[in-house]
Amino acid sequence: MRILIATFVAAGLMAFTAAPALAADPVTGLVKADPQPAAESLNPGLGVTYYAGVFNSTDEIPGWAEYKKGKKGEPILMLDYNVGDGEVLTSGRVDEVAADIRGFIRFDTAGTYVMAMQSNDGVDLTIGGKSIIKDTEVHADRFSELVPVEITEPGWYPFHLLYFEKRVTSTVELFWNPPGDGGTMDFVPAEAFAHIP
Ligand SMILES: [Ca+2]
Repeated sequence: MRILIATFVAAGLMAFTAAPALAADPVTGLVKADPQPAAESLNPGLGVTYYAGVFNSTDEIPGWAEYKKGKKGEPILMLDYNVGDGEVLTSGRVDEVAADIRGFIRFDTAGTYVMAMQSNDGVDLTIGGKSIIKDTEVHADRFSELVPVEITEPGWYPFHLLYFEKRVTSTVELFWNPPGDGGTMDFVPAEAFAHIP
């Protein structure tokens, strides 16, 4: 795992200000979508619903969504947003917004995918019914641990990311290193995401 971290830094993707990220325990038991979504039903990117408001934790989003009507946004094609004080994802807002992001992520091969996020503010990522990355509260840009995710069956898996931006800068980045792909962490590419509108 040290090699992975070194390559990550060399690629200019990470700017550690504290101790380097540690490897988390492997996540196993992800359940793929059943049935698998039909290709003709899938659109590019992830679906998103936005909630305008002041949030302090992703844990507040589900309760908020129960009694506030959200606003559908344009699909999020990739999670590669590092926008300073600019627009938060596709929300049309620069602050005080939460996002409920849903769709599918495709793992093409069985094996261990290493995943990581950089976030600002909170994120709570679930894939195939398993918690992958949680950094739920207000924070400046920071990286998650490097999380090994064990995939036993290739295919589309349900993807659910809760996110909010309170104020000033916002960042939502999702990286992976697929099995057998050398030591580099790259953004999860657009072709690995889809949603049913
Ligand atoms: Ca912020």
